[in-house]
Amino acid sequence: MRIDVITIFPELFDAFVRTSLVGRAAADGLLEIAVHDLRAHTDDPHRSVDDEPYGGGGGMVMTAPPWLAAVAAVAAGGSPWRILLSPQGRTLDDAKVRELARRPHLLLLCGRYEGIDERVAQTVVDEEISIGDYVLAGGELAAMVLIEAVSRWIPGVVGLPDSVESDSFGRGLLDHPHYTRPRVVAGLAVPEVLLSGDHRAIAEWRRAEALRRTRARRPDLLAGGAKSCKTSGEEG
Ligand code: 4GX
Repeated sequence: MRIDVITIFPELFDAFVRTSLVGRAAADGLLEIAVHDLRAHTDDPHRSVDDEPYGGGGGMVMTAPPWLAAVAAVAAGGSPWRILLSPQGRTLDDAKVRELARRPHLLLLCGRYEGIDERVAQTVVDEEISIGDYVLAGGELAAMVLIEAVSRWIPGVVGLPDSVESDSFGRGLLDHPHYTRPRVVAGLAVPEVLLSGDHRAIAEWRRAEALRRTRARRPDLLAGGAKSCKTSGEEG
């Protein structure tokens, strides 16, 4: 898979693309990430990328020409699926992440300021995506969230294929609790069943815990009857 990114802050991606899961995927040749500086596609001496909004009001708007030039240059070598990160987009979820992971080539547009001249979205964007209902200073962190989530679905990136499917949302439920050594922490012992060696009992316990937590914390994830299961306050 190839992912291109256009931003005015390419350096924000430096550590990210070299570290952990994404860094290893790149090193293993499973994922190729290229980050491009929007300002390389300006033609004025000040390399400006923003201007005052038509109609007035506060803040600045990113101008269209650098974006059109940058997208054309980056897309020249292929036909990437072009995504604009913005609060106006459809909210990213597990289904969308899996869908994007099946595409061979993504191009992520990271805007700043009040936004980008609307004609960019109208002409060189295939899809607008939001990572949630809050406002960031720029699309860069949203792009990194998308890249990390998508990377986990590229075959070979996560060591054990099973663990991707069985992770939270792989089964449409929140994850069960996890424990490791030592056996007692702050007076709290590891649940006995996990020490039993009874793999069937362990699997059943984990499934029950996942269901219990989903019902308590995210009843919206459970199909039908979720509302009637809703509890107030503490999980039971
Ligand atoms: N999920 N932001 C983008 C500037 C902007 C606005 C409109 C293009 C169009 C965000 C989010 C997010 C803040 C990133 C505004 N660029 N992005 N930025 N939530 O809040 O993705």
